[in-house]
Amino acid sequence: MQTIRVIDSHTGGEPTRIIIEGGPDLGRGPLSDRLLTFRDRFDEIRSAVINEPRGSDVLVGGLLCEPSDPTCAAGIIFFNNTGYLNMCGHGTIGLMVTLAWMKKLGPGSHRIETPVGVVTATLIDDCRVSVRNVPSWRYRKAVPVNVPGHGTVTGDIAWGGNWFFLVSDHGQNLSLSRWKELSDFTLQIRAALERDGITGANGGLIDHIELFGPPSTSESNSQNFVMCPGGAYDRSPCGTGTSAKLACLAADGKLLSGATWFQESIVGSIFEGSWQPDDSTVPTGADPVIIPTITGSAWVTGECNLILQPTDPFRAGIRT
Ligand code: PYC
Repeated sequence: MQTIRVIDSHTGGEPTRIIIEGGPDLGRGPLSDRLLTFRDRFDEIRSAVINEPRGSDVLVGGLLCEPSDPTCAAGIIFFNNTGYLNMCGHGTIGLMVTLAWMKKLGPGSHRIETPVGVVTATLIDDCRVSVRNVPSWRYRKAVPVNVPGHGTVTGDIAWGGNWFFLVSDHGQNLSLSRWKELSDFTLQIRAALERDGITGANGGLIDHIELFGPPSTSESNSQNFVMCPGGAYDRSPCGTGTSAKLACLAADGKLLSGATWFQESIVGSIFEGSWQPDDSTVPTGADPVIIPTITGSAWVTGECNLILQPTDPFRAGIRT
């Protein structure tokens, strides 16, 4: 029998489940290598932790790891119902609140190692966290794609720790009651991008689609709907998605360095985002590379032992 100890939290409504004990031993190499070992040798654990009957499509998991960089407080590999995430903003906020809950760290700034680089996360209080994310940039502006039943949809392709297709002109009403229609529409956009071979830099798969609309409150600048790789929509405003948005705003001269952008999610939670120029990363296109900082709140929602019994036919979760 295998026992895996987890702590659950939600960041602006989007859940995170951190494995704190009983996860696979992936060695001590760089986290990008450890992610491949996780995927190739221990994928059943990802599925057992995230998929039904122990989890659900909307969960994002994180395996807490010893960092390979001794200046980091922790390492983390994020995963979901279909695979692995390069980086996860809401998950990093959830991780910090979880580590504070465990009394592993206190208020202040801490370096966190991820498979795509080190981010700096600042615990402001028990719930509030800022994440200085990986360098982000817009790769291509105004890319058209033909979406069956919807005609040409035009969006920007940007990196914020994952690849995003960002669409503002879509004719959709962004309201939570329309989550099924919005899910269908964004999944069709994703399929059309794949069909036409439209990717991020170096063939990077665009696995997140982000729609923008007017804010529902005077406290935010815009509301979004973000479709995640496994077919569930992000309940939070999406940390990497907000980073990609900041890169586009910076490139278009619509948000000055240091100014705050309030990004509201489809459920009404808000992330604050701002950016600084990144002088150390060589741009791959014409647009500037930025360092985004995302601030949001998370709350611990549970602690439990997941039990994987040898006789359980769904020991490794239900894979769809
Ligand atoms: O917050 O970066 C994020 C994220 C990615 C997928 C779900 N949330």
